[in-house]
Amino acid sequence: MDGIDLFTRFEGNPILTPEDWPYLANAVFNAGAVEIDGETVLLVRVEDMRGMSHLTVARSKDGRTNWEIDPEPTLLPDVENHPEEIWGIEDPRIVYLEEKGIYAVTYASFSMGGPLVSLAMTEDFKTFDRLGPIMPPEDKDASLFPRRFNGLWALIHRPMPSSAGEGAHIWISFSRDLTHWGEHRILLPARRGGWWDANKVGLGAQPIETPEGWLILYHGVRVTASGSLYRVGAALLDLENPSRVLRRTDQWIFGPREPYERTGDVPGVTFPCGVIVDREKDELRMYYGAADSTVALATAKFSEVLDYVLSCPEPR
Ligand code: M1P
Repeated sequence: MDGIDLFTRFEGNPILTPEDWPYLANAVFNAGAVEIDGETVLLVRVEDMRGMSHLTVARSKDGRTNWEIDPEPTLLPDVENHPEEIWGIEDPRIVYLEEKGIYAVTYASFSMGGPLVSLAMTEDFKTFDRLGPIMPPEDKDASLFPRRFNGLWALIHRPMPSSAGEGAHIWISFSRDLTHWGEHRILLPARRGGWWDANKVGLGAQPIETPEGWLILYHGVRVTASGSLYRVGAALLDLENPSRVLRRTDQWIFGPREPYERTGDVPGVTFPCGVIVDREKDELRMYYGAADSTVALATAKFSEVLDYVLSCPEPR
């Protein structure tokens, strides 16, 4: 078993591979996810044969099969106007900003100074309006929340300090205008020692609003003698004050087990960037990058995930 038995892998995994791609790609992984008019839209990180990434849309009616992939890259780095995108754009997370009637995509731009957090807006996943960098390097694994808190937008992200030997933690920051950010504080620290999330943590998918609080999935990294293991944990944040962590799972709830998760460009990686919740079916669909090579899907009963997280202790 790969942790608490909440998730079931889709039998057709991996759902997207480089072989499915309409053009040459080395790897397709770490996809943001959103549902639009009943259709699942994935914004997939595609690594080209130079090692640099861009983002391409794949759509499916059932979120599982018959993916229609844009014939060409959907969002390429725009180095002329955004030099920070010089070495590619990676790992998108998507939220719908109700107030603005627009989708916000946060992604990592691989700049000459290291990865940083960029923000773009789109209405249709065809054209994108770039707002540029919102967090300096090194910083990644970011998502906005879909609404404001006391007039402030909130961003979860993961700076990587030079003292990362001490652990790289998940932070939260706030802004009035989505451009200038402050009130930075640690939200979820990496645990130390033998913990599965001892060395590094980062946000997984976009936050999910529930009556009990914001459910977040995050990846926890443990460095081993033969590389890093990327597993998935969960936490619950206060509904009106998301800086407050109500619950955090002690155990990981998902991790590498299947051959396509254990073999690939980076073995031992399960890396969710997007979730879709079907509240009618009580289904949580988690889209994750497997071994930095393909996109895979695991589903869970949404209420069971929430009940499990609620049964976990308040963080110490
Ligand atoms: O190779 C695993 C992951 O490593 C990085 O994630 P993080 O810095 O959060 O540990 C990213 O490059 C990610 O894309 C990759 O899947």
